[in-house]
Amino acid sequence: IIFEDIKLKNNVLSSIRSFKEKPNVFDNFKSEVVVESPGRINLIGEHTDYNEGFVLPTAIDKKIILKFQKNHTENFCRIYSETFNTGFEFQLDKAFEKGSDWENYILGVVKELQYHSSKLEGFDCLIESRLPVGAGISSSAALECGIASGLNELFDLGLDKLDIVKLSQKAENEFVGSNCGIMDQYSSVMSKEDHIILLDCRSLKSEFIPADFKDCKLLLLNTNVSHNLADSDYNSRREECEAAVAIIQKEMPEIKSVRDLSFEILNRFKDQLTGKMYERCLYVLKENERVLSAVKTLKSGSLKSFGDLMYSSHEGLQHNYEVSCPELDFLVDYSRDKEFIYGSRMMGGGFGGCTINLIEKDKIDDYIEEVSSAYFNKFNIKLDAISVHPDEGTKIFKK
Ligand code: GAF
Repeated sequence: IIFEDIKLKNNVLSSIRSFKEKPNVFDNFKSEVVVESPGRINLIGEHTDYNEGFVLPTAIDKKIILKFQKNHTENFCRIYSETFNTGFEFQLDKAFEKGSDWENYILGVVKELQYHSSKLEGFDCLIESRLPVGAGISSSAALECGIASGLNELFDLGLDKLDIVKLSQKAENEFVGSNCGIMDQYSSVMSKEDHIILLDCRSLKSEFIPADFKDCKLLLLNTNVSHNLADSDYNSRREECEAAVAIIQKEMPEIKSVRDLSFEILNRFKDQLTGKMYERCLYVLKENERVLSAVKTLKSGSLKSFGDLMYSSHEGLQHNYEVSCPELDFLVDYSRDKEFIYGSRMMGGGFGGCTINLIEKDKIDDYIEEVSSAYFNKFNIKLDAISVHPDEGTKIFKK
């Protein structure tokens, strides 16, 4: 009876124990598997992924490095982050309670892996992040996909790349509670060096577009702000789009997502849509068109036209989709009269994070100095500049 009691208790107790000090085991680490898991940028096509539309992302040369070793226990797992100087341990056979923060991206993925396979056993994992957190370059997807890829390799779980993508997205939706689309995980895993992915988020068909920016580079400017409720505001945008589709579907059952609407159909239903549903859908329809036009401009080398589309995208995100914030708007506005900046817009979910800018290479240093000081004068916040390059998706090394 006593034994049963203990078992029962363990099932309801939190399975996570956090620690600050790096356990000795990490000093003699064997690194059986090493994963380089990149962050992503998105050139254009924001908030279109969960509406089954088009996006234009790629992985970048900024990554999280994850090292894995088996610890030859059945259930004991230990994670340490060299970046946050903190770690946690948990048992595979106990119920996972949510951690407080970054732990959830890991726990959510481990839980999903357990649904897929019974081959998972105890492991240790050492993480070093070279990706700024909260900058909107998806350190969360990099962490999820990095954990999934590493454990898949370490325990030979038999998952393919698309399984990793989908399982990581599911972990974020269901365990972390952010109703994100598939863009971040897809680009972190599937990207090809020097290319951008045109991804159809409904069929998951993709095309790799050569990333030839001629005399220009992509520069991210990180506002270093992350406004409250970003997750719940993000989720509510998605809900508004889905609610609009549900209303239209009553008369047109063939409409499965905003992707299926035309401007004509949207206008026909305008009076039935409540709140901001019409504006949200209008933005998504226009943004899908912009992604397809952007691909044409990139293929033909018309970088100025590509830049104009970036500005239009920002305006839609600012006024129709309402996911921008004063800091992002300031940075985009600041670039407008600089003829050496072809385009600028907020990137990612919004409410903070960074802008992506297409800028002539030889003007970058001076511009960073100028815009950083203007930004500091206005908001009293330090601006961070990150120059990025389209890179390969997840890389896995096995010893
Ligand atoms: C976040 C989400 F995770 C993506 O799925 C996407 O919706 C993006 O915001 C907005 O385009 O990064």
